[in-house]
Parts: sequence; C-alpha cells; structure tokens
Amino acid sequence: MSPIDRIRSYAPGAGRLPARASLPSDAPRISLDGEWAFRLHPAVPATDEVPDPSTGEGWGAIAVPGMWQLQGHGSPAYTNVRFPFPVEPPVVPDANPTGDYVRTVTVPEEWVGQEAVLRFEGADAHLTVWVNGELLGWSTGSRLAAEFAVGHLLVAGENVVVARVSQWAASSYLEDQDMWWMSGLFRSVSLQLRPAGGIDDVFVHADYDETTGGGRLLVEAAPLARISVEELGLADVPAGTAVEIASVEPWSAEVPRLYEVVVATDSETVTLRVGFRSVRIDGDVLKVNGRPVLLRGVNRHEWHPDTGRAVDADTMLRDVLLMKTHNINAVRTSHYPPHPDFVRLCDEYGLYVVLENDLETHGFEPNGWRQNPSDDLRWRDAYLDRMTRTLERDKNSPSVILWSLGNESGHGRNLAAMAEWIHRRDPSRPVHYEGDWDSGYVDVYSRMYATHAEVDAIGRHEEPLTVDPALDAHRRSIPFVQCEYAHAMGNGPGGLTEYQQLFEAYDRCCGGFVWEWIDHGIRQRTPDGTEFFAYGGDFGEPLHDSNFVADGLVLPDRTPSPGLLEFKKVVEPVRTAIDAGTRQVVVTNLHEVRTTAYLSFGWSTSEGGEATGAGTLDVPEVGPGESVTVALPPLPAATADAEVTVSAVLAADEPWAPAGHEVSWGQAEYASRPPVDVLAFATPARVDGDSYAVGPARFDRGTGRLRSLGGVEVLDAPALVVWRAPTDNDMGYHGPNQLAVEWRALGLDRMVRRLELVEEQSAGLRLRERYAPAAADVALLVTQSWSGTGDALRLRVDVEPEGGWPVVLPRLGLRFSLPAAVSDVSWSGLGPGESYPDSVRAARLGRWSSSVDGLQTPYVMPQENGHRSGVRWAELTGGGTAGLRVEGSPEFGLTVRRWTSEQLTAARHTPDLVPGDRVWVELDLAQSGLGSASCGPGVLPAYQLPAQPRSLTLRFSTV
Ligand code: IPT
Repeated sequence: MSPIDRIRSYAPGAGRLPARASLPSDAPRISLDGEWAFRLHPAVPATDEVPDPSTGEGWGAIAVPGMWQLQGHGSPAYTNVRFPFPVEPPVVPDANPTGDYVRTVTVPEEWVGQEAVLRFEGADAHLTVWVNGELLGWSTGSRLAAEFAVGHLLVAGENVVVARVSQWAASSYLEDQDMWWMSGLFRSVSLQLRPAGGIDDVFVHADYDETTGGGRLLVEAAPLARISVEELGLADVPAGTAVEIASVEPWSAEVPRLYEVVVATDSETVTLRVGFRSVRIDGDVLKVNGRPVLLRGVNRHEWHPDTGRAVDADTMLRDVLLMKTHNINAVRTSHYPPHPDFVRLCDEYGLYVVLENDLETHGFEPNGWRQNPSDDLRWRDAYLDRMTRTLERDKNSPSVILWSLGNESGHGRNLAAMAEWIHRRDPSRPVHYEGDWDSGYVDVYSRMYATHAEVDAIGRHEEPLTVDPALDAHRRSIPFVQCEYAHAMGNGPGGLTEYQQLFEAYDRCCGGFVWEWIDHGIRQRTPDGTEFFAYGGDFGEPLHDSNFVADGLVLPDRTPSPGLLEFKKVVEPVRTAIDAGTRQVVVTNLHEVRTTAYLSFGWSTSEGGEATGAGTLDVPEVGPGESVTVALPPLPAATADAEVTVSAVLAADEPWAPAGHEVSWGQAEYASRPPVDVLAFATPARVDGDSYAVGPARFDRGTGRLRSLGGVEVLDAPALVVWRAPTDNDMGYHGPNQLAVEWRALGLDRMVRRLELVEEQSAGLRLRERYAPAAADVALLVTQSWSGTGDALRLRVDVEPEGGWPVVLPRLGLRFSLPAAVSDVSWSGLGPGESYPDSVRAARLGRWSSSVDGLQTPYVMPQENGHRSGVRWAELTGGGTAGLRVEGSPEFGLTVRRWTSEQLTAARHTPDLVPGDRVWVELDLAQSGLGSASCGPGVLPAYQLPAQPRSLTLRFSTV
C-alpha cells in the first residue's frame, strides 16, 4: 500500500498485534518517553523512504508525550460538530501535516532473539512505524493503544525507532469529538520484552454475589499461569479455574476495596488490583452489587492548558481528587478511552466509569447524516477494531461499569455490531450509547440535555414514542441515564437541584453526567505577559466554534468554578435538614453502601455575621438509605439575624482528603432580622447652594443626582440597570432559548433615562425617572425616595413596568460608581462565592469579605459573574478614606467590579477587562436565573424575572 492509500484506507491499520489488557508486569520495559528528533511535513510524503534526521534540514527536538501544535509546530484548531475539511470520506485534504519522530533506544544484549513489542498508548491520528529501517505497520485510533511485534528486528545496543504521524486520515471521520484538533505522540511509547511463556493477556472475572456476600474469581490467562490472592488464601490456582470465595468485601465507588491478584508463569508475573463487584440491570434499575446506583457524574475530556491531551500523572490524580472532594462518584470518559492510568486511579479512589469508545461521527449530521460511517459496512472493521481495543485494554478495571459505543455517531449496523460483540465478549457490563434512542442493542436508555419535564416523563415511563414503535417496549423498560446534562459553559449551569430531585425521585433514573469537567482553554500570554486562555478562533482558524470549547466545571487551570461548588452541594451524599422551629436535624444518608460512621458532625452559630458558638453534634450511625432525627443542643440566645449550621466532615483521613474535609452541610436561620428602621428618616431636604442636602448626602439641584454621601464621593449617581453581560447560557447557542438575542433586540443594553421629576418633600427628596430603549414603547418607571438623618440616608426604590413587556429581564438593579480607591468588600448574606437564583445552593449565610478583584470569576469568555445573593448589608472600603455601608430591606444582590456590564459584554478574553478610574456597584432588586441554554433547557419559570412592580429599601451610611 502506498502511503496515501494507507491514509485513505477504511481499514484501521496493518501489522499490529491483537489488543490486550493494560498489564502491570515485571517483564523488562524501556520507556521511550522524552526527547525525540522531529520534523513536520506539510503533506504526507509520497514514498516510504525512512526518515533520517542526519540527512538534512528541518529537524529539531520534540517532547513525547506531547502534541506538536503546542510545541511550536502548526497551531491548534477548534470545531465542535463540523469537520474542518470537506466531507468526502475516506479522503482527506492534501494539506496533511505529518510529523516524523525519530529516536534511538539502547537494547540490552539479553533481549536479542526474544519477543518484544513496541507499544504506543496514543498517536493522533495516523501512525506508521519503522524499526531499524523496517516498516512494521500502521495504525489509527488516536486514543487507543497500538502494539507492534519488534523482537526480530532488535539488536544489542542502539536501535532506531521511527514514527510518522499524520494529522488527517480516513479515521478522522470517526474522530469528530468536540475538542481541539491536535496531533502527535501524545501518550507514552515503550518497548517491552515479551518473555517466552509469558502472560500476554489476562481477563479477570471477579463477581460479587450480594445475596451471599461471596465472590467468584475466574482469571483467563496463558494456560500455564497460576493465580494467587494472598489475602483470600488463594495460591497457585490454575488459570481458567473458577474459585468460589465464601466472603469478600465488594468494590464500589464509595468503598473501592481492591485485592491484589498475582498471575504468574515461570517467566513473567503480572500484578493486578482487582475488585469484586456486580453490575446488573434489574427491571428498570441499574444496580451495582445489588443496590440501585445514582450516578453523580461528569464528562471528562483529557485536558491540560499547556500540554493539551497529553496529561501527566499529577494532573490525572488532581482530577480524581477534585472529583472525590466535590462529591462526584462517576465519570464518562467522553469521548474516548483516557490514559490507562486514569482508569486505574478510578479503581483505586472509587469512581464509577462509563468507558467510551474513541468514536464520534457528528460532522455528518449537518449534512443530514449522509455517508455516515455508522451504517456503511466498509467501516465495520474500523468500528469493531476500536471497540475491541477499548474493551480489551481496561477490561480488568472494576470501576468500569458500562461500555459506551461512542458519541454522536447517528444510527447504523456498525454500532449494533459493536454492541453485539461486547455482549459476547463481556456480558458482565451493560452497553451504553446515546445517539440512537430506538436502539434495541443497548442496555440503558441514554439521553443528553433532556429537559426537566422530559426526565420527569421518562422517570414515569411516559416518554413519547420515538421513531420506531417496534422498539418502543425495549427502550421504555430499561434504566435511564442522562449521559450529558447541565451544560457547564461559562456562568452556570442553573437548575441542577431540580434535576437531582428527579434523579432521586425515580428508580428508573440512575443519574447523569454534567457536561463537562474542564474548560479546554489553551494558556497564552499577551505581549505584556498577562496570562489568558485561548479558545476557538484565537489561532486564526477559518472555521471554528469559538468558546464552545470552554464549558467545564473547572477553569482551564483546574480552579473550581462556582458551578462545581454548586454541584458538590446539590449531589451531597448526606443531607442535613435543620428545622429552626423544633431545633431538630434530620440527617439522611444517600449513600449506596456507606454508613455515616466515617463522618463527624458539628454545629456552629452566628449572630449578625459574628460567630457565637460551636460544638460537636452526636449523630448515631445512619445506614445507607436511612435517616435519623437528632436534637440540636441549646443554642446561644440570639435576638436577630442568627443562623445555625450543621456540617459533616471526614472523621479521619481518607485516601482522597484529610480529616476535617467537609462533605455536606445544612443551615437554618433561628432568629430573623428586623427590617431597616423607616421611621428614623424624616428630615426634609435642604437647599444648599446648587445642591440639596438630605441627611449626610448632597444631590445635584438640577438633576437630582446623588453626588456624595458623608465623606464618600459618588461619581455616577444611582441609576436603574437591567443589563447583564450575557452569559453563554443567556446566548443559548444550541437551542430555542436565546434570551440575550431577545434582550438585544429590544435594546436592554441601551436603555435611555429621562428624568420626569425632582421633588423636595417634607421627608426628603423624590426622583421620578423613566427608562426605555429607543424604538420601544415599553418602559420601567423608577421612583427614588431619599430621606436622611444626621448620619444616614434611606432610599426606597420602586420600579413599575409600563406597557406590555415582551421579554423577561436579565436583572433589575441600581448602579452607581465610587472612586477606584475602593478595594475591599465585606458583607453579611450568602457567600462566599457568587450565586444566582437557580444556582445558590452552595452559598451559605455568613459574614464574608473579599477584595474587589477577588469577587470576579475569570470565565474564559468574560460574561456576567460575581453576583452575591441575599445580602443584608455590605461595606465598601479602601484607600484610607471613609467607606460606604449599605443595608437592605429586604436583602439585595451585590455586584462590585472595576468595569461596567457594557465593558464586560464587549470583552472577548480576560485581559480585555481593564480597571478604570472607578468602582461600579450594582445593588439588585432581583436577578434572573442562569439555566443551561448554551446547550439545554433555559431558565426554569420559577427563576425567570418578568417585568413586574418591585421595591427595595436601602440604608446608606459611612464607615
Ligand atoms: C454534545 C456532544 O456530545 C458533546 O461532545 C459536546 O459537544 C456537547 O454537545 C456540547 O458542548 S452534542 C450537542 C449538539 C447536543
């Protein structure tokens, strides 16, 4: 086959060894990671002349593992669904960047004459391999391991390994995952000795029988292999012999109990960490070890902001620890097998894994799925090859509870063929695939971005008929999983609580996987060295999908976003509900197997934001699925504004977090807050030169604008604000809910103020204003009623809509500005993080403080952020001069930033946000929820903000 024929081939490869398990073995192994010689061709070289770095120009060094676009060769490109080349399978463009990797490896004398394999854990996308000048073969399947037999070519001393990797191939049509197009040897390469009589493959079957507590172990391996499990008293059991064990401790995500299984022949020993567990579908319920399982999951792409999909061991562990400490119990490896060590970490720390094949053909959808490989038998081998390599590699991992055929690949016989093969090869794990709702060949019904109402209907088995009525009964009878939901793009998602309630309400619903774990931002620097994260289009791609690549629960540098903190709270495995009236706490254990014995409970109180007491709370051990009610101890007496918090923390160190780590909490107010004293404010406005004096404040006589308050200069007087810099969810890219489009169409970003009246009154000053966008006949009428005492100022704001408002509002607030010297904010209310009406569970009552800069969340694409909810009072200070105190009645929403919402709207990257000469303060009467319409449902009705009459009373003073 010519090089170009290989590139265009429907076949998945040639010359490779059969797929086998990833095995920790004592057979000698040489890592080929590190520096390789490298050069990049603009197209696939026409001949198979073996690349030789000593021959000339263009060679440099490159790190393996790594992606060449992040090492100075070419540049990354991002498209979501669309192929970045014309759709003419299996042909790809002539312009096909092709990298030659060359290195030597010193092979010990004793290897010579033995079998050996050259193993690539991942090569994106088309790999051709030579050793010592001989062509070994070629492979596709970027995120799948490939092995070549190489023993016959090795010599003692130096050997030359050459890998030629092309960016595009026929296989690119099967690898249209929503991520950066990047290339190279991005996972490890190694040379492994295969001793004669060694153990090429092992398939461990370790079942758990929940009715007896017993285990059954059957290890398939080389005929002469012997199996030992010291802990279970098993020694030298012949491979292939089923052993019944009277009692084992099962593996689960909550208690990831592993046993060391040693598989040995005279020449090789493989040591595996094995878990006994069962996965079964019982009616419409997914069960692990006989218990219904609720997946609190995330979709994880492999990502590092500097190295792309070449992810190092520390980063993998960091992901696992972040997941565990945020109450996540499941991962879908979207949309390809991850690095094998990640799966091992899931075994060890306890995460359920939906292991997904490296397959997505989404780019055919915009063309009506014409030519989709999923139903084209010429691609059948490639499909089966992918699924085989996926399953074989990780088949011994107890964490893997479902095999997934791939993502967004339409319908077709090749999908069915893969499912059929899995059912034969590994009947112990059910099959998942989302793209075909009628598929009779899957074992769970999977959907993405189904609305709350649809999930509710599915929970009740009342979902509408899908396309093929003949297949309806099967789908309707099986468990339901949301393989993607709650699109975590930018600020959001909102509505997690309501999904969780549905998942908990219906046995058929086994939970889901938030889309997605991490923003795939690429770290870049401006010319002045300011760091930011790049997204689609930043590398000059002619076709791209902008910041749709940044839709994770953690920012590119793995800083947890407010959305992750919200998810942690919503999916907490133990709930503590406090009844302030009866002073009782109901502790509910939502674990599947764990009792609450690993937690210790404590209470704390505060009044007016000041801590007043704390102690431990005796909670008897609560079994899974059970709850107890315990009484709080007598709480410190409090007259007003007091809350009690109960917190459940780790009693002892866990492998994933130290003792004291908080798993869950609950809170209740036990003495409420008196309203702002209205009667104290009754002094009339005085005329003082060209201003009015009201209490400690000065207003402009002509315009009624507030100029100063005590010693605090007010640069922009309070004015109505309805705009917020659209969030990705406000934009609603993938769906019918495009609020930001409606807001812009009406002109909420260009409201015009008209002052109707400034009126001196016996109790102060009254302003009447009308705010409306050009061309519209709807308006918001605002009355600002100001009154003062010697040292304080009271403002009552009344907002009244005029006309028939056709849209809900982003926010309703007052905005003013103070000098830039204001640098710190403290407040009593919900915090410490940002919150919005449908994403507020993670915020708790307390007294909080932050710098102005610390209040901002640096979403990769700048957008509305930083709002604090339920604020009772706030103090804005800094610069050594008087600060401002604001109290609300009722509470208000607080946003403080060094730029306006208009500047935030215009910004494309974080460095675009440049502090100005003032600090902008927004005090909201109300804010809209967030929803997840960037890909999914919009804001639920309860969290929408219709134009309706609203009022707020504020008290201002200086501090
Ligand atoms: C869905 C994809 O499965 C996922 O890979 C990602 O692209 C996500 O959307 C959006 O971020 S497909 C979607 C068009 C429903």
